[in-house]
Amino acid sequence: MYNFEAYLPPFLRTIIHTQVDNLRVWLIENGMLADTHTPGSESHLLRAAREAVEAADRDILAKNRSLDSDRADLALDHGPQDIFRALKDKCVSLDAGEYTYEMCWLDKTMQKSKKGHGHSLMGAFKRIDREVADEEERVDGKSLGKGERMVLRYDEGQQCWNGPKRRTDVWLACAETEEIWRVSESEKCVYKMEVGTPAACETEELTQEPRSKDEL
Ligand code: MAN
Repeated sequence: MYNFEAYLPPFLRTIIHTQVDNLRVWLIENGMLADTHTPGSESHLLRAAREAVEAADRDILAKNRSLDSDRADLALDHGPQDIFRALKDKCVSLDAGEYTYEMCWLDKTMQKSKKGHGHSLMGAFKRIDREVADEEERVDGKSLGKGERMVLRYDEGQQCWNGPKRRTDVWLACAETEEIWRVSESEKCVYKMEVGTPAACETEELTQEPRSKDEL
């Protein structure tokens, strides 16, 4: 521009400068050019484009998050016939001595101090195994009994002082009502929960040892 201007007579230069200035003002007013007189300002079009990109970025982030959670959900064992899917994130608790124990389906187990000493994570849900129970029947019916049972493994809980990370085996037995029957600590920070639940009934029937005639 300036090389070209050098060949022009001054009056023509002024006319061209005025035209260029007018064009610049028009472009700024119509949002196509940044107003360079205000530091950091951007044109309306640029701002709109930037905001559209930011909105699209936020959208991608949210969709990725939901994709991750769907993938995690697919990878999670929901038990035979997906039986625990309906119970997911529901919790059941038991008052026992100085603690309230809580078991959240396919999520976590907690030990909550009733004396205000805080809560300990007793484990995060890992997988469903099967083990053979061999317990005496009880008069109240709240027993694992004998036979193969589902065991929900919860591990990687809060570190035990001078010990391992807390973990819990949640043994399930068929019962009409959902209830934690008892919690025991076989070794330091290794817990066993015995839980009665209708969710265990169908699968238990398939593996149940035949009951004696007296029981029927
Ligand atoms: C707390 C509880 C107990 C555990 C000890 C270990 O008191 O979590 O169950 O045995 O910590 O120090």
